[in-house]
Amino acid sequence: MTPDLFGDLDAPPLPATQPLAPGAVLLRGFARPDERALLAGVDEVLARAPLRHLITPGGFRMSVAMSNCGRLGWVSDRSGYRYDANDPDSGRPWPAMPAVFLELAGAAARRSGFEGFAPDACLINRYEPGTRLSLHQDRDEGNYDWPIVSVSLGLPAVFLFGGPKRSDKAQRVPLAHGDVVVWGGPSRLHYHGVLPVKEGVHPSTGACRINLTFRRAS
Ligand code: MD3
Ligand code: FE
Repeated sequence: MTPDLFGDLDAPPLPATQPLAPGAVLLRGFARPDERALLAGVDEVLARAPLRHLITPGGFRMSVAMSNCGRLGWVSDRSGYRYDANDPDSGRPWPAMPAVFLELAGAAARRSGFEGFAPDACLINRYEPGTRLSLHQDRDEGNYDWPIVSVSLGLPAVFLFGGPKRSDKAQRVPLAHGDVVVWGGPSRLHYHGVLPVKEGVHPSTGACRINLTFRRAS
């Protein structure tokens, strides 16, 4: 057998890319090669900007615990939702985005047809078992031409992906450790949410799911 003819079969396959809807691409396992560096980056960021439960404008405590890195961070309080350059808990700028975050987000966007994606905000969401995120749109960003890139780490979850109206029927998309989704084009403003995360323990994160969302906020 000629190694030159068949050697490529030994190379790891590229992750499957799966279109979910116009503009939405699921890259199964795309973040797995970087999982250790990503989780080290998460630890670094959280050491300087700890997770917290934000209060919604309506006065409810969010069950998802959140923090941010990058030039801007997403925050919520009684006065509304916004992006802010400073962490309201410390008054200091959010930690810089680790290089591996930027590289992964750029590579995923490129693979999905968005060349030149340079996120200025990364929201870190931590779900413990039972935590959910109710149906919402992401519309606090300045420009909807750029996609949002999401990276799932740790425990699996069922993601709800709806349409442009809250009442549109939502498809259920199971998301596992290392999955990356690029949400752009017509799907950018679709309603979405996360069903309550089931009890479990993941070898990389323990009893939680971590989601990173990369955004161009300004
Ligand atoms: C589809 N986070 O932080 S990521 C959020 O798993 C958020 O933590 C979820 O929704 C999570 O705002 C889902 C997937 C996602 C993010 C943004 C989207 C899907 C999206 C924007 C438009 C359409
Ligand atoms: Fe969202």
